[in-house]
Amino acid sequence: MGSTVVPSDDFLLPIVTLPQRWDVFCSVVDNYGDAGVAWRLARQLVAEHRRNTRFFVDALPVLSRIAPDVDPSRDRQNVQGVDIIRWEGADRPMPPTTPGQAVIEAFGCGLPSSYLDAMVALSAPPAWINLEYLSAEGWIEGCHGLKSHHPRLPLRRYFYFPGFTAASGGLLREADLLSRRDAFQNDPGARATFWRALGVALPEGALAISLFCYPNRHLPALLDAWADGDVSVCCIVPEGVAAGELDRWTGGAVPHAGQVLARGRLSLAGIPFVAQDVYDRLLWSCDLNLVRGEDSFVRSLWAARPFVWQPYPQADNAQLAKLDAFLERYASGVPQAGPASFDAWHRAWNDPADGGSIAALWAVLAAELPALGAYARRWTAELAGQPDLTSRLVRMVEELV
Ligand code: TRH
Repeated sequence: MGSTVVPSDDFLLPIVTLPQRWDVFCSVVDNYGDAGVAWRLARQLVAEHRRNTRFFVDALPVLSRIAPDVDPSRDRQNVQGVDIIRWEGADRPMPPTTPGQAVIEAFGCGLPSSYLDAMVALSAPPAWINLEYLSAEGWIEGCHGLKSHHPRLPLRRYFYFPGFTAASGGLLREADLLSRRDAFQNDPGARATFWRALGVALPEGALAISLFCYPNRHLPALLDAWADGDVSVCCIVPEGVAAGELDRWTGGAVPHAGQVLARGRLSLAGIPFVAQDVYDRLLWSCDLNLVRGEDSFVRSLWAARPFVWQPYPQADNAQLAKLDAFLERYASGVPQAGPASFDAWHRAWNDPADGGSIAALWAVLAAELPALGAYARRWTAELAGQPDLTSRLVRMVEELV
């Protein structure tokens, strides 16, 4: 990360402008999404915006699963230009440090009191942003960019809501993501090489389906439908995903990485839990992606392939409102109506009760995959017309500091 030397008016003394420093804080609640989103943001700040970025994260073993270059035993390390620092969370002491000009608190993780005091001590307070969870709900537009005053300290915190519209905070998308995707998807050899590298031998003519879901009561019925169906299916499962259901369905024979379990028209292919960038290529390669949470969901949108989303389950099934909001948004936005199976499938897959309709719906969805793919390409192309999240965030910070 070099500094920029700007010639002064008299050309005698160079004025050195140091690159702006950003601090990104992340506390992992569970799973991979918190670290996944914050790490993606930190990488993009360095690679595309030349921000000097420190990434404070409290769960290095989680980060290292999606970013294998990260050594979970080290307290501090530089990976892909990001200065990664282990921290213990907001309520634990932290060594003294001078805060950056921008402070990103991912998902309201909180900041240590000593760090807040150091923010107050700066001559100009940093731009302090709380990066919220993604939602397609309309109310987020009214809250995006709002500020709140700290109850005790002379600090303001701004709320940043990722979303699908111009009035929201947008979605994470690297500048070269779609060109890399297109190059990969237009190169038949690349897909074959990718499957070989993953150790997956796709049966001739089989649909490739990636599986990443939360515990889901409908999964056994779906596996039955695939095994008994007319279409041959190869379901690719990263290690550890849906372990409980798969264990019961296979009678304790869940395929590990490199193993295959065949039943009827279904082969279940185990793969390792791969790095984030490899996971992108998996999504680009499949005919259908079952995704979840936040980051894999967004990546499946950018893959422009048919997908089925399972939002993060919340108390009182609050995730269903999020699902409805997204389905409504997905149905609008491009002139041609999307295939009818899309909504029905999402509702069945996310039904908190035993619906029993998954098997019947699978036949409809399978027949509509080409139409779903065409719709996904149009919808994603439209979405890609908006600036990405990191660029919007950088612009917001520029206005604040
Ligand atoms: O892991 P998640 O369930 O994370 C969730 C959500 O973020 C949810 O909104 C949040 O409230 C909760 O965490 C705490 O699902 P998500 O968001 O899709 O994140 C998964 C990450 O893991 C994503 O960055 C992709 C990555 N991944 C890999 O790198 N390799 C893999 O093999 C797989 C399956 C995923």
